[in-house]
Amino acid sequence: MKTVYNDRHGQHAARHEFFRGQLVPAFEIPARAYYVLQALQAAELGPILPPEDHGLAPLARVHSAAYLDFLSGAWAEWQGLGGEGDAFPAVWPVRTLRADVLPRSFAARLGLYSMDSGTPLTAGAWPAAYWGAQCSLTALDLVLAGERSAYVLTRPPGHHAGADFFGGYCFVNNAAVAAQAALDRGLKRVAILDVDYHHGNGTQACFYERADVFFASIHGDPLTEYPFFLGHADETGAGAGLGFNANFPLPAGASNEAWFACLDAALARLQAYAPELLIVSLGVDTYGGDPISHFQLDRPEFSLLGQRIRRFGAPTLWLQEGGYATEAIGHNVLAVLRGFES
Ligand code: SP5
Ligand code: ZN
Repeated sequence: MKTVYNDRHGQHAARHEFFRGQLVPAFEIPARAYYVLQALQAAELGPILPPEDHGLAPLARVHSAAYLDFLSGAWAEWQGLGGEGDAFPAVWPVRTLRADVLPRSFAARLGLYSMDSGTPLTAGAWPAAYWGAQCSLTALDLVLAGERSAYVLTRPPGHHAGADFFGGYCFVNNAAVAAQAALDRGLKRVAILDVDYHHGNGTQACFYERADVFFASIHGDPLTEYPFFLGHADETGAGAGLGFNANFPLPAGASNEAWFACLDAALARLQAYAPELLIVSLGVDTYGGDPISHFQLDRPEFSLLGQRIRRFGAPTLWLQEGGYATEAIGHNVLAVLRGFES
């Protein structure tokens, strides 16, 4: 399997993140991708390619122009204001407040375009996220040209980012950008399977009212797990998209048997949809040893996940999302991809 590697991800390197009123060591760090790269190279999984630049237009098919404008200039603006360290939002236009008037204040726009204070905006967040999306588009090219599958090794992840906001360590929604690009290249039905521990709220929202992308997600129940405000089982799509969204929330601590029952149910829904392309938002924070998540998957289960996706039978684009047990992430991702290839 070919890997497209975002060799600029290391520019996004937060030292700390904000959590419960304190700065704690960041979880979403460059070492995550270095460990995966090392594991792929040691296993000789296949060629590791750099991204080709497809420009901003495919990102603008998913994200608002105003958001991309803000994000691409945010660090310079923050520096101009004398910002020291990474930028964190602290105020949001929640219910009763207006989000339709663009404030001049940087702090206000930082809040307008974000969903939480746990996602440091660093000097390299924009270039890292931009090139991550380019990796996704490059890998899509490979699959559309006939590769059975391709894997995108990138960070920051993408599935929490919405059309006009960052959050959950995510800035640009790689899965949504790739799905939309596939449609723009002539495909009619694209499926996204999100197996990250956290619900992919950004991806779901992008396609919630559309029938040309089916979004299915298995994740920790938002009643107790991030992102808290989306991901319930009764979210089944709206308008033309009704019936093309399927959520499988599981309680924190759920068994592997319960997780695989959800995977089978999700794959059955996607099978009935008969997509021409399957995009997998591959978070491995479902690992038992993950420091911020509460499922129990381990290497044999990751391998089984790969095998199930293989059996699904569609051209498959794998995108790296979460996974924070840094030293284990390489082995976990490799187990999935090898399971797929076996
Ligand atoms: C892509 C992805 O997996 N995003 C996850 C975002 C999770 N954000 C909430 C993080 C909460 C961190 N909790 C720290 C607990 C320390 N004991
Ligand atoms: Zn996650």
